[in-house]
Amino acid sequence: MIELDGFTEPFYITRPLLPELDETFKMIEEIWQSNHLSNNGKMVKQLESELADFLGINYLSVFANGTVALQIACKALRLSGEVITTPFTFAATSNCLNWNKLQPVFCDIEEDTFNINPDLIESFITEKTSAILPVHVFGNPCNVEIIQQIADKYGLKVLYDAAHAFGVKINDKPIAAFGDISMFSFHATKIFHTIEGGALTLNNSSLKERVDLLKNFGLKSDNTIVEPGTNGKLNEVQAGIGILLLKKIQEEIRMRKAITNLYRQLLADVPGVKLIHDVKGVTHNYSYFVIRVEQEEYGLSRDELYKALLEFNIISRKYFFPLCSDFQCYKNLISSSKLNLPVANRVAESVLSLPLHGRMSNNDVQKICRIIQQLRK
Ligand code: T4K
Repeated sequence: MIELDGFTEPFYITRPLLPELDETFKMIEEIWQSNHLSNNGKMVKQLESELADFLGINYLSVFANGTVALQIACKALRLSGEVITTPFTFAATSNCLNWNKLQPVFCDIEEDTFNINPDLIESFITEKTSAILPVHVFGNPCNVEIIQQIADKYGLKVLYDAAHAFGVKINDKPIAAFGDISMFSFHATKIFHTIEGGALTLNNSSLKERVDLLKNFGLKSDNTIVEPGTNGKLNEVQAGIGILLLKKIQEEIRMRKAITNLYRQLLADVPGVKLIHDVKGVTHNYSYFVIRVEQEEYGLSRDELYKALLEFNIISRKYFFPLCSDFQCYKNLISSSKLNLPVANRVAESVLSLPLHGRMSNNDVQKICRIIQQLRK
């Protein structure tokens, strides 16, 4: 019988990092005085420059959201035919392919990182394959070296969905340095955000010119459209929010790391709760805290634990269930077969993301962990 109290208000998986209100008003005042609200203004230029420094890359372009950034990246790289990707991700990853009339080919994932299994990629390459679209899921880096070797061998582009990987490094090398393009999401639920927003990091100046053109309707000058672009621009106020939040990001990561370590300590001995650990050589950003629920040992399935936590007002999330390969629009693809994706199916049935953000207290973590301990059957 459980005697623990839950939370009196819903305790959400995340809470956005917020700039101080007085600084925000000052920033908005500056924009009001300039009368320049959008179209590559001062704030957007400043944010692009500061983000390029922070992410350790020469070329970067900000966007209205991560999804439109991914769609434009596919077009900028002139992808065609089939793209090998992972089913264990948010809908935006495979949907950006569909919007570009590209066919996703789903490759299974690794049991420990949840990322695309590089050893399986080659078996999916056909004469129609133009690219690999891996995701650094929950900010854990993919095996970037093997992926690049395969891409080089077959002349494929590599577009990383780095939506979760803001600030992550591999042996001190920024994650944005790998592949042709990486996409970062700046949605309010992300560790760094501009309310809605995103960025592409690019490995050369001509690619930067091309994505900038495509995000501004394809306008080369006032009256010349050189190709059919779209509108993917970030506005000045949101860019200003980004500039203010960039000053707070290291502190947010530090606080999330402390919370993650406390979770790990308190859940370490709960049978059937499997933790994901830091990887040697990786600078993590602690954007998500994910466990795997092993029903036989824990006594409850992931879905049962998810529901039980709701009774205590703890709003966890089943990131990422269902798999993209199970969506109505993709489930008839040959690569979507469960036989092709045994690990992804197992992982999607057992993962649960628990609340993690910098405003959580140690007491909050202790309460959540005690409830998880006591719910075990
Ligand atoms: N690739 C990957 C791998 C991605 O994960 C994503 C986005 C993308 C691409 C596309 O990037 P964007 O186009 O979004 O930039 C959320 C986000 O909307 C989405 O950005 C994110 N991935 C995905 C994993 O999660 P939901 O439906 O889970 O969000 P929602 O509204 O349920 O929010 C979760 C919790 O956060 C709420 O219960 C409360 C809290 N919250 C949320 C918002 C929006 C707040 O406290 N304040 C807020 O303003 O999709």
